[in-house]
Amino acid sequence: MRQDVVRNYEEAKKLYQQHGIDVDQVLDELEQIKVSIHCWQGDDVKGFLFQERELSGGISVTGEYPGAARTPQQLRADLEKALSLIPGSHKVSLHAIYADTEEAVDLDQLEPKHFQPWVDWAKEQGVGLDFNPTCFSHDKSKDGFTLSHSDPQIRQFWIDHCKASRRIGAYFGEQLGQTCVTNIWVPDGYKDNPIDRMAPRQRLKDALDEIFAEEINPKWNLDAVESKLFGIGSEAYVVGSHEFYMGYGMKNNKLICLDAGHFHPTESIAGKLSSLALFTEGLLLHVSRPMRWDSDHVVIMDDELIEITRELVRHNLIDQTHIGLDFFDASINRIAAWVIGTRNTIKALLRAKLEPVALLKQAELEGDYTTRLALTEEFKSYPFGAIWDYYCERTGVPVREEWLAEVKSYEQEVLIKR
Ligand code: RNT
Ligand code: ZN
Repeated sequence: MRQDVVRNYEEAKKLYQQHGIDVDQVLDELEQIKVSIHCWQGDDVKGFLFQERELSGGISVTGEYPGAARTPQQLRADLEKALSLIPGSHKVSLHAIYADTEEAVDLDQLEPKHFQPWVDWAKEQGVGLDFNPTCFSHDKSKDGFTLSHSDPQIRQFWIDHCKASRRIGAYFGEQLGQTCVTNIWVPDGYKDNPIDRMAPRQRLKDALDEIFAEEINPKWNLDAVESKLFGIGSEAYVVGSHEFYMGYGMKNNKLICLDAGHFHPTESIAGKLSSLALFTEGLLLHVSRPMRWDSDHVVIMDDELIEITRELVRHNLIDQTHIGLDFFDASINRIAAWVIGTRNTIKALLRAKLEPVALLKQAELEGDYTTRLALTEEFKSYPFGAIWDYYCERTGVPVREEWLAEVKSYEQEVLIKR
């Protein structure tokens, strides 16, 4: 262990201890938290299943940074690099289009075997897997509708794809001995004001009922449903709105997925967690960073991230919350994007855990809002960085920005040669 890092840690620890914060225990708990790292940052949401890989569904990746992964092998190598620079043990979230197979297979015919190399790799790396049906970037989603499509045949195709996805999720869970979360997001919606907002929602509800009719052991697979406010081309109306999925999830015991970019620009998902926690068994988060719209920028240590992690820590919601990431930026090194976003998410969790929560709750209860404000503000400049450095050191990953040199040399040796 590096002496400077340890020394700073010991000093910082004393300050936190004065407020009854057991820093060593905080770090032990932090190490238990898994973040689900989205594979799609590594190749700009293209996947490997189809040749024609135009991204659709009202989401968009911009940037031309060299080095995007073009094969499953490259993507796994890049993920390994990123994982080696992130403290703790985590999960990787796959989309259906990331199937690793020689077979020409369509989405409705996918089987666990088409993901076997991913499962073998996950075992070897000691990571868990999560899953997502890909209800976009496909001929049958061209007019913007999938599970709520008015054509029963097209609807059935997407229903079958989602059914297949749950089975793949269950296979991941069973093989890896840890629950897979399979998250359904569909882009369905209208560009302009619809006359009938109800019928597509009724169809989406019925489709979901059919998808979830098959009993799957919740030990291996949990289902999540993700809402959205609008997308490109679905500005006026999205079938799977927040109210829709909040209702559906609560009634049918599904995880409700909150994506930070899927609400009005000034609306924060942090404030929603305490309400949803009272009425659900669990949540899935898509930690993202919307800028003016659902732009999926790399997650930074901003107020929104701090507030989300504070809510998770203050109300003990970590165990029932699946923390997933969802951003895609092709204008910077993609491995750096993963490392920055994931390290920030973990660092924010650490910061939240280093606050004197009991003390602050007590002050609030007693009406001492002066202490509440004073302490919250002072804690913002407490030396959490020294604790974070020590955590990186003790988990064997680079301290501070030292990881960047590794990413840069990987870029020179591997990425720019692609
Ligand atoms: C789209 C949703 C969805 C996707 C990924 C690729 O707005 O956020 O989660 O970003 O599934
Ligand atoms: Zn999302």
